[in-house]
Amino acid sequence: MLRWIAVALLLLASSSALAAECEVDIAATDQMTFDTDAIEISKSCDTFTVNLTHEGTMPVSSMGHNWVLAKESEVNDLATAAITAGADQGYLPPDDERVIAHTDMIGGGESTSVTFDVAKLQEDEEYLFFCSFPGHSMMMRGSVTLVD
Ligand SMILES: [Cu+2]
Repeated sequence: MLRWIAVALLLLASSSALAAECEVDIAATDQMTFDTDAIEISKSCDTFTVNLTHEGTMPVSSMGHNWVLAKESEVNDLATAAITAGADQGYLPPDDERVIAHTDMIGGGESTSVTFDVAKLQEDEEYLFFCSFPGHSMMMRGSVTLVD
């Protein structure tokens, strides 16, 4: 009996390790929204992938969306720097160390992905994701949390 319990626990443990989702699908809309405001990343993931789909129809020039990961304390400054960077840079300052990961800026009907090393995240730090298109970062943002 005890042996069976041990086997069952082992199976449970291994299946939950396998079940750790190391990617997330996120949709963005013409209404300037993401369909999630919280992303949890398992520490068991070596890398994490974000698949962003713009489900609207508006062009990138007027309703562009991207997915940018940064420390919460740096998001507002980064959003301002993104506007300064302008459309030619995809509304992100190039090679900015505050940007931990980011997708391309996309328009309606388009999709993009980014994969980054989970080791870049620290347990005692607060992170946000946001869209760096001008005027979007206050509406389009959410938390990124490391979980066991
Ligand atoms: Cu946006």
